[in-house]
Amino acid sequence: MIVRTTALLLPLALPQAPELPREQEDKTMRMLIFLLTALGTLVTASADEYWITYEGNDFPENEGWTRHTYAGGAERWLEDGALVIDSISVGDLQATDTYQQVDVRRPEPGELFVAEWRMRLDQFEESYDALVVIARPEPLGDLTFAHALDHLVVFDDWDPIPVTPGEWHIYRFESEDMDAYTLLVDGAPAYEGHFQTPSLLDPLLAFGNAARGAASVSRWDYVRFGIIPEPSSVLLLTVGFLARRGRG
Ligand SMILES: [Ca+2]
Repeated sequence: MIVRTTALLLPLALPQAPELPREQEDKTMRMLIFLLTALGTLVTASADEYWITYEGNDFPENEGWTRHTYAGGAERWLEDGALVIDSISVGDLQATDTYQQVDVRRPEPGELFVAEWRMRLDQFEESYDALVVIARPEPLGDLTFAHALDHLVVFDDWDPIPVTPGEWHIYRFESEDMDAYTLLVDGAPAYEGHFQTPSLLDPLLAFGNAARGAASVSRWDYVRFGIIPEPSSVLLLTVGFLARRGRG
């Protein structure tokens, strides 16, 4: 996070400014360093406080996620840095195998709640099985992204969002207020919606093969979520600073 934000700021915030008198230049540089430091601290505090990742290097329950299974769970293994969840091989459509975190919070103004997962669905039986569920804090609301081979749907819309089957895709959920949200697929906005209410779910983010009566083979390269500064607010701060600097 820190690296990314700083990388965004530096090219904008460090233009050549040789015409400033020496003393003023020093003052400007001190201000700039102060601003970058302050911003860096802010970003660090926010991001470090709340940025949860699963990278597929170990089973999720060994990395702070809670595993829930039904009917014995799925067969699963780690392969090329990804978790493979195979609920087809167990031969019981009732079997489920999911992983969850409960630390889902609301972003403050100027922040963005982001959840991103890179996954590939290899097989699919009966109905939607590979899911990502996000449930927000009070007022309770939830939403479910459900993957099929060539599309995904959002419960309870059912309007298919197409994807190329058999390939890895990056799904990214973004919300400023935990009400309206945008879903991006491979970086392109693909769907806009709102959390479903009422909900019986307490705050959580869960992924895995979750449906009883359906089965699938899903691969999860990573699942990451948390709160980040809105790119636009970081940009505005920088532009504002440069404008003041230009006038000074
Ligand atoms: Ca991975």
